[in-house]
Amino acid sequence: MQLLYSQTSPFARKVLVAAHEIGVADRLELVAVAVAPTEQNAAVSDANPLTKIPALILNDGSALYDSPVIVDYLNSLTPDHRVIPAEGPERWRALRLQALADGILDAALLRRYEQVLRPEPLRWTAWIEGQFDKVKRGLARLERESLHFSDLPMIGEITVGCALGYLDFRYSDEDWRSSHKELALWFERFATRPAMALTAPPTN
Ligand SMILES: N[C@@H](CCC(=O)N[C@@H](CS)C(=O)NCC(=O)O)C(=O)O
Repeated sequence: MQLLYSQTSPFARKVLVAAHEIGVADRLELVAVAVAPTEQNAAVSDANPLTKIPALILNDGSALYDSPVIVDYLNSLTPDHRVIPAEGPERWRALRLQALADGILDAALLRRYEQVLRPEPLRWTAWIEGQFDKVKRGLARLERESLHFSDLPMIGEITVGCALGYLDFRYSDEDWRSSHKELALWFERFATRPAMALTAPPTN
């Protein structure tokens, strides 16, 4: 299977972390690509008409996209080390936490596109602030929930870890740790997991 990804994409990182935790990372051939809403990329569009990554090209040539779908697929490949509980309250808790962290990432990414891609005279401050307000409210909720995070990494915790990693990567001037102390403590531990260390974004 080929994973269209980028080292800087937090959604691709989520898929990779999940693949490592599940134990199927060695079945993925990584294909690095570059995407942006303002750019064409025929190879990515062929796999995913939305031209977004990650996209997973299966051995029969068909493609899966949107990181929750790809993780669900990887999760189905082995009975061991599942990252999505099969049923019960844990399942809905894991999927909702994933949705919250995905939403934080969506907002952080939209803010970045506005700040980096849009020509400066056209940038919309209310949009930038509105997106970051979503990030802040999401972090406040995660701070409350982090005391109950599972020790075994499920897709919710994995996505939260990738979202916090993305904030450190792209918004290093935002000191989220000082006002989210429990979350910061949790992330300090979580970031040491081999799957997180192996998939960290570039440092420059
Ligand atoms: N909901 C998608 C979001 C994927 C996404 O936004 N990926 C970014 C890179 S981190 C992308 O491909 N952006 C290009 C674009 O928006 O055109 C998922 O979970 O996979």
